[in-house]
Amino acid sequence: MDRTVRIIGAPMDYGANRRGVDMGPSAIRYADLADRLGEAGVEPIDDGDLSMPRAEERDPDADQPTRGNAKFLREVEDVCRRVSDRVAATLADGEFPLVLGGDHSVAIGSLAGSAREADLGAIWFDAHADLNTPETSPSGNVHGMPLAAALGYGAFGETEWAPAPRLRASSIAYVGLRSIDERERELLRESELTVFTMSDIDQRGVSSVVEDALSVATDGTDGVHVSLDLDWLDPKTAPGVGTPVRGGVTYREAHAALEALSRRDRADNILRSIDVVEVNPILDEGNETATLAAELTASAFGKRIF
Ligand code: B3U
Ligand code: MN
Ligand code: MN
Repeated sequence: MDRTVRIIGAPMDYGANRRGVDMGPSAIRYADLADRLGEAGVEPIDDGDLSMPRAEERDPDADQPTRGNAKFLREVEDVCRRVSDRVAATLADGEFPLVLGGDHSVAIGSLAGSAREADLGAIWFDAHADLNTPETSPSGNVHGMPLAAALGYGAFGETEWAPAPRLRASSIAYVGLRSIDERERELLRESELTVFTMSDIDQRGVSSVVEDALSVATDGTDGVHVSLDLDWLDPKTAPGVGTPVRGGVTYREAHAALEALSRRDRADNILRSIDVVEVNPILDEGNETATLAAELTASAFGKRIF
C-alpha cells in the first residue's frame, strides 16, 4: 500500500502534571521513526513541530471560572485547534496524518480534524479512560479528558472547538483499560462506548480483542482513528510515561495488536489517522519508550518481521 504519512509534532505538556512529554516528538524521531516508516512501505514527510509557549510562561488557572478545575485549558484549546486544522488539511490532500504528542490532550485536535469530513470510529489503546470533564477531573489535567472533550461531555459541550463533529460514542472502543476514576465509571456505564479491559485481553488474547474493537470502530463509519497512549503498555516495557499503571500489555502483545490493525487495514483500507502520545523522555530508560512508539507505529502501517 502506497501511503504518504505526514508527521505532525505537537510538543504539548499543558495537559499532564509532570513535565517532559513536550520532548516526546523529538525522542520518537530520534528513535528512527522515519526509517521505520519507510521499512513499513510508507513515505513519511515531516512537518516538524507546532510551536507553543512553555507552560512556565502561562497561568494554568487563567480564565477558569466556567471551566471547573481544568488546567491550561486556553493553551490546550489553541494547540488543538491548530492540530485539528493540520489533520483536516492533510486528509484533504490525500495524505495520512500521524500526530506525535505531547500529552494525550492533543487527541482532542486530531479527533476533531479527522472527524470533520468523515464519520469516524476510534480505537483507544490506553490504561486510562480519558473520560473526565472539567467538572469531574480529580487532577485537573486535560490529558485525562480527551474522549470526554471529543464527545462534548460536561463543559466541553458548551465549546465549539472540543467536540469532534462526526464521532459517536458507539463507534469508539477501548483496548486494555485498567484505571478508571469513579465518575468516569458512571459515565462509561451510561455511555455507548465499548470497553475491552486488560481482563478481556488476558482471557481472549489481544488479536481477537483488537478484531472486535475494529468491528465496533468500522461499523457504519468511513474510517478509524487510532490513539496510542504509551501507558497502555506495562511500565516494565514502557517506563517513560507520566502516569504508569501496572498490568499493561507486553512488548509482544503490543506488536500483535498493531499488526492486527494493519492486517485489517491492508484488506479494507480502514485507517484514517493516528496519534502517538505520552512518551516522557525524562522518565524513560535509554529512549526505550520512544523506540517502542516508533516500532509500534511502523507495525500499524504494515511492517512485518518477514
Ligand atoms: N484519570 C486520571 C489519571 C490519568 C488519566 N490519563 C492519564 N492519567 N495519563 C486523571 O487525571 O484524569
Ligand atoms: Mn490517555
Ligand atoms: Mn493513559
